[in-house]
Amino acid sequence: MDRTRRCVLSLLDSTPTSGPEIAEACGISRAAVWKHIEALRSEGVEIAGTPNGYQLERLPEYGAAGVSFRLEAPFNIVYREHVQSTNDVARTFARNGESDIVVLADSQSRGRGRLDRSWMSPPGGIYMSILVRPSLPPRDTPILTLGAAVATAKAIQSISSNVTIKWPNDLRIGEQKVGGILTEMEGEADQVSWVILGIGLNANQDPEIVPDGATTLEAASGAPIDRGRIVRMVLDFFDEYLTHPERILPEWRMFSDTLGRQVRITTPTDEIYGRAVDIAHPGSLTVDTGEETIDVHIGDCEHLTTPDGSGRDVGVY
Ligand code: BT5
Repeated sequence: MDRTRRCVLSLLDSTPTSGPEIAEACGISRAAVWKHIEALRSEGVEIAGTPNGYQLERLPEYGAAGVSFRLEAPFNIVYREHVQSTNDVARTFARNGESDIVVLADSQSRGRGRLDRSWMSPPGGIYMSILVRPSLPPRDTPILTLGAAVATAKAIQSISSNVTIKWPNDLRIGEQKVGGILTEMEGEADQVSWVILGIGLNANQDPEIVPDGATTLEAASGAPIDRGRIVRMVLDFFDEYLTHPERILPEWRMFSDTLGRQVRITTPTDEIYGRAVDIAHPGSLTVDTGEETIDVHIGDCEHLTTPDGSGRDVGVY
């Protein structure tokens, strides 16, 4: 959605706003206002034409208009109903030199997790990829993954207070996975060219078709989810972390379900057992093995005990 259309959309309200008012505020002609209103209507925004002006009646639950309405972060939202993978679409934008674009879809046919695992992506979920060009060295990009996880956790908190993050970036409600993040990037030795943060969240899809051990936001809240509102919150929180990355780790610690637990971490070369004691910049887990304290940068984490370390095996998931 381009800037002008976003401007027109932002001026719509539950009370009428006149065409000339919109034209002046957005710096366009009255004929152009009408064109943008028609385009918004074709995107599912219900707008009444009253003698006093245009009045917003209903926003679509999802899509570019549903997310862009009163979005503060400066992202351009691109909506596709069905894609193979939103990360792949975002890569095309990255190769064309674009930035600050969010690709959003209702379903994916080849949704990807980390290490080429697949991400089940039936209609009704949230599938989004944020393309940014931060001024960071590539080794620091994991902090953005944690930032995306915390931004998503904060948005989920408006639905369930039981949201936690399992290192590095599994979003969970109770013991069940509700979302995950796949970060991809390209860059030189000391400067990132682009980063894509792919966020998958189970929202309104049929709970029967999420994997074992997973849940959906709708199942957690007992009511259908307004996906547009959730995405908007994720983007506004994430944008704040882009400018204030120092806020990420303290907030990650507050959502963490991993710290304090006995864990087993499978890295590409090793298996590490120990107690997760902290998270360190840019996102490594500090593990006390009993013999030494090590910072683990990458791997799959399994929780072996409750956070009080009681030793009770709560299962591997
Ligand atoms: C992740 O990987 O958790 C990252 C998932 C990122 C998906 C988003 S959707 C938008 C963007 N476009 C993409 O193509 N990808 C991103 P990982 O930690 O590797 O977890 C993958 C594992 O989670 C799978 O092996 C399954 O066990 C499980 N899984 C698959 N689909 C799931 C779902 N819908 N809900 C919960 N768990 C799922």
